[in-house]
Amino acid sequence: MATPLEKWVEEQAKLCKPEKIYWCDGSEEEAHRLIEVGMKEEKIGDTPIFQELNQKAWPNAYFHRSHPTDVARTEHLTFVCHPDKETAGPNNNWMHPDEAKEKMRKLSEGCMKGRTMYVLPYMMGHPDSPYSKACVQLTDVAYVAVSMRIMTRMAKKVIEKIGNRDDFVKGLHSVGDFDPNKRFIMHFPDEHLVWSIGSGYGGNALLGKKCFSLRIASYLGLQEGWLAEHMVILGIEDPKGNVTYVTAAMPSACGKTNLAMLESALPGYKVWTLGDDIAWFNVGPDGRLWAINPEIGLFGVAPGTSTKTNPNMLKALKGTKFYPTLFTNTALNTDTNEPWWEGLDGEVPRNLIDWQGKSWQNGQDTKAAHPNSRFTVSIYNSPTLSKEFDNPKGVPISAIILGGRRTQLIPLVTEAFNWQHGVFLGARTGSETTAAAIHQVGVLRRDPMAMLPFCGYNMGDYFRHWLNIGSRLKDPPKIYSVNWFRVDDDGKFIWPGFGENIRVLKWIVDRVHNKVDAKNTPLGYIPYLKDLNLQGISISKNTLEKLFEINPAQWQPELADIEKFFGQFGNNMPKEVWEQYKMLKNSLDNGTTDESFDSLRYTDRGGA
Ligand code: GTP
Ligand code: SPV
Ligand code: MN
Repeated sequence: MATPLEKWVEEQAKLCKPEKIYWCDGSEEEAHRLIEVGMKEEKIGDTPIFQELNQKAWPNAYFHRSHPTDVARTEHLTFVCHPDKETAGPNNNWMHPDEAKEKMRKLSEGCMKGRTMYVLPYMMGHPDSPYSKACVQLTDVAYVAVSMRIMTRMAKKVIEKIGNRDDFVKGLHSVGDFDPNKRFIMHFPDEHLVWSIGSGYGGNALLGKKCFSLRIASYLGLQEGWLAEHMVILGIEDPKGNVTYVTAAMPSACGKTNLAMLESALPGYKVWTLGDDIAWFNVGPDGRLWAINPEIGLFGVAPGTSTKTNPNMLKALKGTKFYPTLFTNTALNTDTNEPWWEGLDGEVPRNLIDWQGKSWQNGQDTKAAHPNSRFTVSIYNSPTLSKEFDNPKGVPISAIILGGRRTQLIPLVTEAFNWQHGVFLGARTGSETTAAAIHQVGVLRRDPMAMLPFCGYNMGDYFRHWLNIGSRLKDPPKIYSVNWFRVDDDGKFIWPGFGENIRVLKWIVDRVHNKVDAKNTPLGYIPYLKDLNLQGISISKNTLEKLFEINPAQWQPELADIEKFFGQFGNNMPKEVWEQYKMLKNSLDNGTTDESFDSLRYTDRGGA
């Protein structure tokens, strides 16, 4: 008798008509074979999907060049197919499940002809965690099969775990013919099914990641009383050896990976990595919020990564613990056969080809590496991996940081007055768009909790769910807003960022442990100057003022935009969030006189 899994695979094969079906076991030996297949047989156009890189400089590393139209997530082609539109909410593209399936069936008919269908059994989460999920993805590219091995716990054992059950998480993926007009990423939350065609790019194709672990898992979390979030998890060790665990949400390409692997600029402090993109939270029996990372890999932005900004990532990329490491759409140094990207250490190599394989000259007005070029590397390669990483219980969280990319307006750090205020602070967060998705870059949009593209249901209900979780917590984490990206009149970042962000983390840890007071402002609490350790960096009084400036006049368009955004959710929007909005508006309005504005100036704040 065939198992439900076997039957499901057979049905999909009938539709997609692959030449053969290959069941992956997730072993290293198999990964070597798939890399071989990708270097010799599998091609995009005429180019093999994998190219071996200089193994001396970059052990176990391979290069992949995507189809030129397939370089980032495509939010406009991503749908969440609940039976009714209201459950999906104004934050999602919606299609009725019947219509979506019909469309996908037509597009998938024979889509794997002449290709191999890889069957990938994998776990999201540690197999011993009650929160982990058994999943199976079908795909027709070795690049996706190998990437899934790096990003998830892929193993034959998962098939036994699924056994005769039918409730495993299902993913059907084909690159089709890469035609952007036939590209769709469809989610069927009620069936735990993701169906994706036309793209081989990370978030569109590695279906355990954004599709399942955020869009579908967030909806499961709503039903079952937990949270799936676009957050890093890290431990901050102080000079006495105490570790405080925090999480941080930041929109795509806004600094999560860099924060998770931060090399501390403050002596005695150390950051331990538990996750760089996704966190699943549950309320523990102790009334605390606990977090696990369902992934085991890092799918990170290459440009900007260097020994100055993120030395730990470079060590991970050159590490040998886990096979293999992939580079996608970077430039290539043709003299040394090494990957290259803007921001990497050293001189710009003389002989480079760009991410599309064309010769590239320094000073040219296009980028050599695609701005969303990425690496895929195992978290086990990371020199900062936390010893708690494989603890199925996860870690207890003391602070939640909610960030965005804002060149203006938003202070370096603010602490929410309480959980409800923190939910509002997350809900009102805006961020300037990045190259992680296909859209105009640098446009301000609301991106609550960095979940706008990933919340698999109505965001009004999502805010309500956050409030409900808070009311179940005996000891809720403190909530913070951060912004590393404020710029001066010349467009230069005024905060040094990266390893220096530890100064902000230290203040957060000090606040969590009630070691320091803070200044009350309309936005929340901000640090007294004396409590922000700025030793070893030169930062002018003027810059500091700018980093914490709260200008009520500048806040008027922001308030209007927040009000408009919240308004979309109608009756689904919790009144508690509106109340917080009104409180902020009132306190900013009352702060418009010169005198009270002056009291908001950073350096005028006594406290010393
Ligand atoms: P996703 O993988 O898309 O979810 O992105 P992410 O949030 O993990 O972003 P990541 O850490 O990869 O950073 C994206 C870009 O922001 C890179 O080019 C970094 O160099 C840059 N960046 C990260 N942290 C900082 C910072 O503190 N200051 C400045 N100025 N740039 C930063
Ligand atoms: C993001 O865009 O937030 C990423 C990359 O982390 S992807 O997996 O493609 O979503
Ligand atoms: Mn992400």
